[in-house]
Amino acid sequence: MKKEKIIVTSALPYANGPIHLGHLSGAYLPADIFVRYKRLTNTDIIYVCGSDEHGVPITITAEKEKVTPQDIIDRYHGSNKAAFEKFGMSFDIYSRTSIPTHHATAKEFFKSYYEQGILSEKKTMQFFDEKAGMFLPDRYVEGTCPKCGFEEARSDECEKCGDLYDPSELINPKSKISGATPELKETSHWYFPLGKYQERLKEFITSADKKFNWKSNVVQYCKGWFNDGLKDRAVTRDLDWGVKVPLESSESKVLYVWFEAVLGYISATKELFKQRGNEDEWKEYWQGENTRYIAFIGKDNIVFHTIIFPAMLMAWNDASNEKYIMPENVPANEFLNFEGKKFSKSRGWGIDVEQFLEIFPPDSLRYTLAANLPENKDTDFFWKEFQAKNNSELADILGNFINRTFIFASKHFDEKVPARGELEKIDEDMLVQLADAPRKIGKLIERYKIKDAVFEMMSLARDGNKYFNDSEPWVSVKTNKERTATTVNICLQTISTLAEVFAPVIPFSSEKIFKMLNIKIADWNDSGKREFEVGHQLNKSEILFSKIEDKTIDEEIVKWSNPTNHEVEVEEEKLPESTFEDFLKVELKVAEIISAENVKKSKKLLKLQVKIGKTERQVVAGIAQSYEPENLVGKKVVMVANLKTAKLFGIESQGMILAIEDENGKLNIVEVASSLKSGLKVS
Ligand code: B3M
Ligand code: ZN
Repeated sequence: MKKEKIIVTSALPYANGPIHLGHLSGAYLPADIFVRYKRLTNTDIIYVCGSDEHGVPITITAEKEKVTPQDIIDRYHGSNKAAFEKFGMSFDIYSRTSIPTHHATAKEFFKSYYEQGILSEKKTMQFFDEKAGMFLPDRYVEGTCPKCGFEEARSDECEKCGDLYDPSELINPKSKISGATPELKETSHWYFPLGKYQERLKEFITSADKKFNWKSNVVQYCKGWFNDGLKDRAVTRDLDWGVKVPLESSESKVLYVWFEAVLGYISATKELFKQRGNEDEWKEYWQGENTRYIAFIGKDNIVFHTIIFPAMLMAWNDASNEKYIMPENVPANEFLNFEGKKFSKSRGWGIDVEQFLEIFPPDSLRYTLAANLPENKDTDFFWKEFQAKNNSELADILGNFINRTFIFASKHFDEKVPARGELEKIDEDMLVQLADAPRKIGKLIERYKIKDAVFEMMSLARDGNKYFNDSEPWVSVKTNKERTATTVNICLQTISTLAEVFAPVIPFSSEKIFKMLNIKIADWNDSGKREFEVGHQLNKSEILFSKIEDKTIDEEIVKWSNPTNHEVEVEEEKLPESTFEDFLKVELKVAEIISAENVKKSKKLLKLQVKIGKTERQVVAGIAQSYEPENLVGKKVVMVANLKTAKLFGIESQGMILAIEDENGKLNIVEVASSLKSGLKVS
């Protein structure tokens, strides 16, 4: 049997925006830790990634910025690649889907399906923009909803009332590209018969799960898809940005971005070996007899990696002797949020990698993210937690242990490794721990329990500190220098073990430690057991982790959590759906506040007199903690005018004033322009 090979991939990020911390935690850092660990176990492994450069996400960004899609992908491919590098991602290649090899690969797959006769052509009606000369994807058309009259409805779905309709029913459709009125035109698309693969896919996932213990969130998700029943999927689009459909009759179409993006893993591997001067070697990883494939992704990409891509590979394999392997595991992570809210590129909430690494070192970020990976549930990045992980774990535990050992070695042993004397129980126990730790940590990483592995790493550093304390070398150095020598010797061996097991997580610091120890990193299986030669010369030590001051972190909190710079993405509240008719039952009117006073014995309530047109009303509003009564007089606000009269603190309230509670709990009444007359209807 040939030596085992492994190919690891991380989702190909769209080259239409920067990589943020959420991306790192989802699909990149866990894969990088896994790969770095595997490399240390002398495994033949390659790690492949790259930019996803086609599809509507790219063209929309280009449209917005009034530049070409090529400009967009060139900009973000370059900056994302650089940001990943700075963060220490150890891809063997960071490729891109715009390269000729990728186009050729994607076309080859499409052709195989076409020639096998498994694709079917179906006719559909779609908006066509005469002025721009193109069919418009759904997100490019806007019009008035035939149900509720909402004027920014999409071509087949209204965001406001939730109605789904036929594009021909949309009133007054407008192209978002040219502003012209698009015409519905018949077009046809090629469909991949996903449904036909359902049974085989089910079997594939069940047996892979059994054998490789898939994460339960992933398996559950797939079950949901199977229960709904897999349907045919269009694999072409009427766009001119993308991989051209390799059929004369469909020349103006491109392949659907997801259909070709997953093939980007294969084309990137081809590109890698072309660069290495061994063009055919990619096959050994994708089609060899003893090769494994692991796909790291975030949870939003599950279906594409567990169902669509495997179905595509099955369909290829059915007709070819060059058979691809299926993913052995797809360890999808949940999401990382930023200070309690979802990262949002479009709303500017959250910090991206490049910005982060301008302020803080990559290992501090890697360690913090790795210790808090969203492996089983969503987790959060909090600035204070980042500071705590850096200061009280990296600096105070790991850094401190290394530092105090080096101080002893240089002060009392002339920067050389001293010989051990007779071992006592405390020493033997420590040596057992050292021999054990790499095996234990490795096992966890193999099972994608990265977070637990990171915990074990830091535990070993804690144990090192405890061993140092309990051995009291500052005492023994005065009475029994041989004891001190034993302690320092074992502490140095602990440091080398720490540098080894921590290497996948904090590679930059690990390298520095090896330099200080004046040794090279060992095979993972030997680490922990490796003894220094007596008299081995050490190098000068340096401070590995500097503490982050409160002032620094407070500045970042203000900077990145300020809604004036970064709009707040409000969690979507899940209320039961209401119809437009329900909405019409609420009568909203402009009201003018003519007087306001505190309600006795209530901290929260104000009694207001308001004018709506010619009538006057009394309203009790819970805004006393946000407004001084005198500042309210004269304000024009929005009020629910047909609310049933209620009594609050014994005072009658004939309506309600609309207000917005901000993230600090302050209420902000909804004010309208003072030129608007009271009594006007709000709708
Ligand atoms: N570009 C989606 C994303 O960036 C998509 C992943 C492709 S993986 C083949 O989330
Ligand atoms: Zn509607």
